[in-house]
Amino acid sequence: MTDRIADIYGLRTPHAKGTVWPARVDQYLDPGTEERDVESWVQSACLLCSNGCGMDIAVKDGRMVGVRGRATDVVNHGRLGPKGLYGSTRWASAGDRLTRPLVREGGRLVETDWDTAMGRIVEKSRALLDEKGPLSHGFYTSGQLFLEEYYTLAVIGKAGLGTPHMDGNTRLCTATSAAAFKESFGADGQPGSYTDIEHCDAIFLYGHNMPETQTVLWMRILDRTRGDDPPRIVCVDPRRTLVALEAERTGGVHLAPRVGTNLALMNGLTRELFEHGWVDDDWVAARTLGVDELRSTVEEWTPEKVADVCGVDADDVRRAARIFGESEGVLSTVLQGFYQSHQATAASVAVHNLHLLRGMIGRPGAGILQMNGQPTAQNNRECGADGDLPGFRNWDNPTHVQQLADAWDVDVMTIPHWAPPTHAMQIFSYAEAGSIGLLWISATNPAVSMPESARIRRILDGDQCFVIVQDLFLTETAELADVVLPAAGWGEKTGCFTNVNRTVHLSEKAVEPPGEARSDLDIFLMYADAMGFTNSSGQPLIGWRTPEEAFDAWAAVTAGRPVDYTGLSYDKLRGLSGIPWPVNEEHPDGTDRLYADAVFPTDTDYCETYGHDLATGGTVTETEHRAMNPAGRAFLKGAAYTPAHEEPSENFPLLYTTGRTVYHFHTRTKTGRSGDLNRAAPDAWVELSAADAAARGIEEGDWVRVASPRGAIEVRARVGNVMAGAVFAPFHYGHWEPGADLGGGHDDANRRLANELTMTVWDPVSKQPTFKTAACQVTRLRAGDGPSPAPTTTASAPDTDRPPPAPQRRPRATQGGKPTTSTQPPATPYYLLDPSQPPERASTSSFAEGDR
Ligand SMILES: Nc1nc2c(c(=O)[nH]1)N[C@H]1C(S)=C(S)[C@@H](COP(=O)(O)OP(=O)(O)OC[C@H]3O[C@@H](n4cnc5c(=O)[nH]c(N)nc54)[C@H](O)[C@@H]3O)O[C@H]1N2
Ligand SMILES: Nc1nc2c(c(=O)[nH]1)N[C@H]1C(S)=C(S)[C@@H](COP(=O)(O)OP(=O)(O)OC[C@H]3O[C@@H](n4cnc5c(=O)[nH]c(N)nc54)[C@H](O)[C@@H]3O)O[C@H]1N2
Ligand code: SF4
Ligand SMILES: [Mo]
Repeated sequence: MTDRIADIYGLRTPHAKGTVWPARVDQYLDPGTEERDVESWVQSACLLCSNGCGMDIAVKDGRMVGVRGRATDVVNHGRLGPKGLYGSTRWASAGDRLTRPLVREGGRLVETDWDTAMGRIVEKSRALLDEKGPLSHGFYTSGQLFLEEYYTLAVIGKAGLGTPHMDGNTRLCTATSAAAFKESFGADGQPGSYTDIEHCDAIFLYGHNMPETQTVLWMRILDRTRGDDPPRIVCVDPRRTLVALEAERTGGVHLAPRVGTNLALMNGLTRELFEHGWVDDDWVAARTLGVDELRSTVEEWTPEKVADVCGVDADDVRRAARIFGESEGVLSTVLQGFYQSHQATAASVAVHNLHLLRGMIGRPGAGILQMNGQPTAQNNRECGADGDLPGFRNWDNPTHVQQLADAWDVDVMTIPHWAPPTHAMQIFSYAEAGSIGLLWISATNPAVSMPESARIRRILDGDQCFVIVQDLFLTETAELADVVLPAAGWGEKTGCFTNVNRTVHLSEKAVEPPGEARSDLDIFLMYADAMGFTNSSGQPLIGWRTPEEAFDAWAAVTAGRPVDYTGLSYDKLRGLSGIPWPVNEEHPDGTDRLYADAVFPTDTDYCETYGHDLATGGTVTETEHRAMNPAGRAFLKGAAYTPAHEEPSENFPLLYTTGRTVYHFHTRTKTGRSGDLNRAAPDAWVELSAADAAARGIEEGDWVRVASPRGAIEVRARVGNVMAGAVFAPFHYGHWEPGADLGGGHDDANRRLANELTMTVWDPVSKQPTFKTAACQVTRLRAGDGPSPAPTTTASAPDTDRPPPAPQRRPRATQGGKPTTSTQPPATPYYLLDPSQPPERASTSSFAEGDR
């Protein structure tokens, strides 16, 4: 029995380079439930982050009562993290689930039946279509629905209504990942594989706090760094995260760039590769375009200049570059520290450039993981309920649009393709102005998660736009809607989703949804039926009724595209493990790693985009693209560093950045309803460096006011491990509170909401908003009563609780080539949770025979 709140990663199973990651099966059952009581285990995968760990759902008396990792799954080999264990099922039976539709009457939301709620939507929809046409409709969806639901919504929006105004919260999440792939390789699609962890010599994590945000993937890395011949870790993060500690432990480097200076650092690392000849010239000449321009772009970025702009040590830049330049296999992972910063696409593309310069792609250990965040973000990008066309098709290529028109049997001019699809930030501006008069929000909580939240509340609350919210709970966003639709969640419906390394899982329905809640697929179908959308032959536009039929329709439309699902079916996915796409006749069992042949989808007729100028976002035309004749070669693209939109000033002298803790998922609608997780991080805080705290007379646990030019919050201070000059706030805390309501959508109820301070600005290429750069001031309000509520097990630990660096890394020779057999638990020096609050139920781990 292990308390996996305290011991986040569980027992280590160290192993040597090139050997298989041992299995370990993690399990959690609700208090009072024994394993023998479980009536059935239903196949699924975890929906609480992009890692997509294979899991089974325990069912008893028609309720979900726990989860168990799937030992045979390629993703997790049985393991689960704290969110997966304690957060997957508890929300489902919460007393405050939405069970009936709600409509606004005389200013209040009141319960009603489905006919009335859908009737109102259809009435409004028809009126707007008659009056203003399809541009009056906007859809803002998620990275948490199922593939079948996105695809259905995409067909409704693009072929039923014909609106370009469709996007997901994926715009806030991994739009940059998709954009970076498209710019470098011609199309979206993760090149790397998780098995690269087993083969690499170094792992670079760029703006990625993996120990908190993909805990199981971090276990996989720990099992290498604690085994024989460990890889060195390089951490790029302004906080001293557990990644940074592991970098120190393994003889790697922690680079803590000043918030907002990622591209300057990347230009410096790139220059070092050129300077030291760590470039595979033949490969670069044969397989890429643009090396000369890139060399001159980075020319000026000497380590000293990088040190000056980024506030890092010049020798650390040299050391990090040397690790990249001299390792045989480097695995790079990139996430929000890059994606949500300004110049996001340019900085993320720079990671590709490093790999391409060394020809380090498409072979074991030489991997790129532009990470996803949400569990199904990938599917939204694939299916086109965001600003993409289904199947990674190019909206600017008439042949691609015609393929969709043929598949759906509609006139090609119905499908919007006269301009780029509208991105989320623009959709909200149109809703603000009222030109979008109907905004349908599904499975996302923008009142908490979008930047400059006071503005978002005004947009949702105003009369200029009719707002529909489809959710499990009455969220901060749903409170402001005109119609609220109760949805069935994970475990209550069937569907597929794809994790960050392209692995597709089937998640089967385990239990009935509560009350009148319906699956998102059924809700979208209900709307399509009521609107009477038809194809050119007069048949219903949506020819499917069940998730499986929707999946098959989707698979058919992927034929011939990089994201090829044609070899997949529900039956095939009922096997032992998830399967990575492409799956087709050529690759019947899926594809572990893309670009093994170094042929990239850049051909002008095949690519997903003709590309952009990374500095300005200016588009490359088809003619220009064709003239370059990429013919399967990858693009090396650079951009000059420019300072952030908002720099510190006299009034706002500190840099403001935001992010996550291991114990909560986003706006806490699921994790806040798990007692174990919620107690581990019950309230908001803000992290300050010891120097900045001392300069303001702030001590651990004091109440402080953090203000930016846009708003302010009042929270308790953690004197922590963020670099001097920067302030870190978790964005999880809106005004909803388990068991209590903090008082409605008014401005003073949002005193702990990190997004009160963030800016309405976005990257010119990916259009991803900048949650990680702004200026702020911090002032002390009053003493608190003890330490701040920040977790003590992670990057948010107080700086005084840091352990001394662990012993030197082992010599790089393998010790007999055998996996180490130690199962010593890792030291968990940061565990300071209150022992008078034992976990409601510990979880268990078991090991496959021979794995210990
Ligand atoms: N526990 C937990 N796990 C999650 C989620 C969750 O809510 N909770 N959400 C999931 C989702 S949707 C996502 S997108 C991922 C996000 O996963 P991550 O990107 O790993 O998480 P963040 O905390 O947003 O940001 C990562 C790091 O960026 C650093 N950072 C801040 N500013 C800068 C900067 O200017 N430069 C650099 N280099 N780094 C900077 C922060 O210090 C932080 O440690 O996590 C997924 N997993
Ligand atoms: N300041 C700051 N802001 C950020 C970020 C940051 O790092 N800093 N990160 C950004 C990122 S990366 C992300 S991904 C977003 C996340 O932001 P949100 O998407 O707003 O966060 P969630 O709380 O996951 O919201 C998902 C909603 O969907 C509901 N839901 C879950 N399953 C289902 C389902 O099956 N059907 C329906 N209809 N509803 C369902 C949940 O109850 C919940 O209300 O936040 C972004 N905002
Ligand atoms: S790592 Fe992500 S997918 Fe795996 S158990 Fe944790 S939250 Fe779930
Ligand atoms: Mo995300």
